Amino acid sequence: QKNVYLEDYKPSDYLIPKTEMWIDFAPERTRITTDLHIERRAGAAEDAPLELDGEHIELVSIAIGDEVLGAGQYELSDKGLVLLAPPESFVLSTVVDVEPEKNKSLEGLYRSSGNWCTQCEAEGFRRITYFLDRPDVMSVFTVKMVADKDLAPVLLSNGNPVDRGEMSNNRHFAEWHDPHPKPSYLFAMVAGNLDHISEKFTTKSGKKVDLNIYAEPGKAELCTYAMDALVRSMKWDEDRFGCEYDLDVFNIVAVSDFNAGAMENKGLNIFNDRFVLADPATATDEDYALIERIIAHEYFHNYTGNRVTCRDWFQLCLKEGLTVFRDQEFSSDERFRDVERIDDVKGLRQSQFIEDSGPLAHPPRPSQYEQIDNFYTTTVYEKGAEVVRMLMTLLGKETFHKGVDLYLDRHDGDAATIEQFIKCFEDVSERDLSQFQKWYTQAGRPEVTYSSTYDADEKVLTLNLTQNVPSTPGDSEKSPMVLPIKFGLVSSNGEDLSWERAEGAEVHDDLIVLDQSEANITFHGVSSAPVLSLFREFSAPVSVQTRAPLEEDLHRARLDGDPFNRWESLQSAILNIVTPSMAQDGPNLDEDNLEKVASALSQTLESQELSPSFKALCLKLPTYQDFAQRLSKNIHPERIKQVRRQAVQLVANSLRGQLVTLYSAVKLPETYKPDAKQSGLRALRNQSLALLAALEDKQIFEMVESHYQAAQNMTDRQAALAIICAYAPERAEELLEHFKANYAEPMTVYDKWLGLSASIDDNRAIDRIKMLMEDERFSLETPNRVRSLVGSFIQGNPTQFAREDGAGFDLVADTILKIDKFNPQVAGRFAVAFRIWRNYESNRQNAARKALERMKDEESISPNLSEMVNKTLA
Ligand code: BAL
Ligand code: ZN
Repeated sequence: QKNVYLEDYKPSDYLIPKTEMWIDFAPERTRITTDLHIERRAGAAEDAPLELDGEHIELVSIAIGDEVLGAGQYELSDKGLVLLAPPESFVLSTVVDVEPEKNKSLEGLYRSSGNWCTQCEAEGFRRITYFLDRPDVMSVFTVKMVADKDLAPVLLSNGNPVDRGEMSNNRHFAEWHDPHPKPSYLFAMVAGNLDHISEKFTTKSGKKVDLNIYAEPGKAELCTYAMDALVRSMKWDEDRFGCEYDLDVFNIVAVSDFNAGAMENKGLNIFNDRFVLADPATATDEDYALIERIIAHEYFHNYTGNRVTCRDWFQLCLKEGLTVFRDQEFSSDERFRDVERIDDVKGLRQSQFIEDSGPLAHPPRPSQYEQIDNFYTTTVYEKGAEVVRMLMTLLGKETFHKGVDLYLDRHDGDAATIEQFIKCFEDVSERDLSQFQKWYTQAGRPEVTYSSTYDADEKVLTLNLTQNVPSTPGDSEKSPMVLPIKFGLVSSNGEDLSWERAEGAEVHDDLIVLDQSEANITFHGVSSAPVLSLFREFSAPVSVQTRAPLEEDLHRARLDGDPFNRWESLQSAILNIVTPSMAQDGPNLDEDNLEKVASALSQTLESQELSPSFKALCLKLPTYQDFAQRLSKNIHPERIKQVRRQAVQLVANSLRGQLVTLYSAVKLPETYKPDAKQSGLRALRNQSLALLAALEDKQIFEMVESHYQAAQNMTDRQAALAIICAYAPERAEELLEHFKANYAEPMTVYDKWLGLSASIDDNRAIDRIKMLMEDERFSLETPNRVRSLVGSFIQGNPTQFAREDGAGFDLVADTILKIDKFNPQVAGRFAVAFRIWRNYESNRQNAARKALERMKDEESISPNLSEMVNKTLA
């Protein structure tokens, strides 16, 4: 497979300002007739060939104007169609047939539960018709859809509806026109039998917009929360970013077979139904929060992605990083900012940090790839969002917003680059951001150390800071990054100490900017010895290598004015104490020090000022993955699990009385609401129970089972069942049967049942998963099923996934190979499970290597999977 390089970018020789399409949907084949209005780009060679992309489509006819072309007048391959020396300006008409029923790749046009739908990002449009399928070729689309009235009463495409009517033979048509030129990856169609709910939104300039959310028949009522989130997103984007919706209608369609979470097609977002459908009986508080996030994310793309798109796929994080940042800010404004920030950082650490430290490390803007589908990564998305957040921290919120305004204005209707984005912030701030831009181009996570001394006579604090960016595959030459470090000097009573002047680096207000490998900063006029609070709000995505003394962590945990660092200090205190005991021949668990952390945790729980959601987060002690990351090498999963459990038990024992009281004292209103306040109360109650369950005490298990039986909503029910699966596997099967029989009729709940079943760590785990794959409702062809079963196994059952006998690795590799035959995108994404293989001890490394090599040697491996496996093994 050929690599694609950023440095090879050149604009296309031809443009397609206008595209007209006629789609005739029929059960076996769909016929697509396309008129492309093509023009040679000014400056392109007169004899430049026109190379249109086209895959998995069958050409029926082709004509230029009225002239039908014969076989010798164009070149056809399985990659596309070439016209050797076309005219300067002409209309190219093609007729192609596609077979959506047979399309299990879920790219291009396919059928999901009998409904036709499309997925074009990144390169799916070429499976629909011949086109210049690249993001910098933008066209105004008019689409006329024709279908049987009973099979497809609903016909949707991008833009505004302009016409619809009846035809002979029980057929009907709908015509859509999108006035905004767009790249082909934003094209979408849906044809099918769907129910919907509607709402109206009036934009800030008084324009009325029709909002509709469509779902499979009988499921429309489950879309009301998504609609509420959409309306709030539209209002928020006007208030915070000045972005006003620009079409007459905004449609969302929920489908049950979808490779990713959702897709931001212009005016017609298509969603994985898992991120739309919700009611209290089927969705948890976390599901609601995710729905809100993803609805907002896709809507926000209307400006950051659609109005201003990417010049090429290397610039993917231009739209994704910025849009994730925007959805994070939306949730922070709608919910509790401190809790959202902690959750986002936890997510970043559990996925992006692992990526950054392993064989698949890459910068947010990579400079080469084989398959762009493999680059929809957590580095592009979540690290990309961190980079945008650092821009805001560095420049200040007001200047940052001026920069975004300038970007959206200057590049409206353009396909832009990272350089152009950064230039907007340079222009509004008059600050040179060339070094900052390395965040986009340099892979790896800076490792930071710090130390300080305080001179009580001179009232001077000296702070030494260093940074080092570790090597990543293929790149050992790293230079220092610009690190915005939010900080405070915490006094003995918890107030932030002031200082008169600082020397040795750029320091202002609560910000240090470290842009060298090392800085020695002196703060003058510091009245007493402080405890340092660095990287408040997690102001830069770095790893702090310096291990703080326990007393300092506990001081911050009790008194730091920054909630993030209060939480962070509790976590790192536990990690510092427990991790050494997980190493082979490590010391016994330091129980005395753990008791001290438990006491700080107890004070946190007693606090009148901290929110229940924050307290619930503090009760979630570091996870298996947190410890595995800390250890980083020679990992024995059972040992991590066993020592972790011992530590959790100790903390639970120390807090037992308090947790029991807390569990009974939390009172919730009768009527369920998925808002942040109620969710926080439920989280605190469920987390108290989860921690108590670590005691493995009969009385507590009875409490958990009663909690399950009494649950009035899915949040509590699932929480109780998850506790049973984790701590009482012998009871789990019976309760899972009960759950399946009573609640798992909707697929979204069936998926929860699969996930919980996959998380049980006992010697039947592998057989259980194999058996579940035979369940009549399970199908490898539906990504949500596979993610729920196999994804939960990889993530939620790390000891069984990484069994010493290799059975867990084999199970996952076998599943990936099966999926690769029909859905390479999903197969490639599942292969990331193996990116940590070198972190295990040698027996497991060998077992994982064998599984990887087996995939590599598979005869008909797809380019997607091949790229992932080769890079993982390299
Ligand atoms: N653009 C692919 C889906 C998303 O990130 O919104
Ligand atoms: Zn996105």
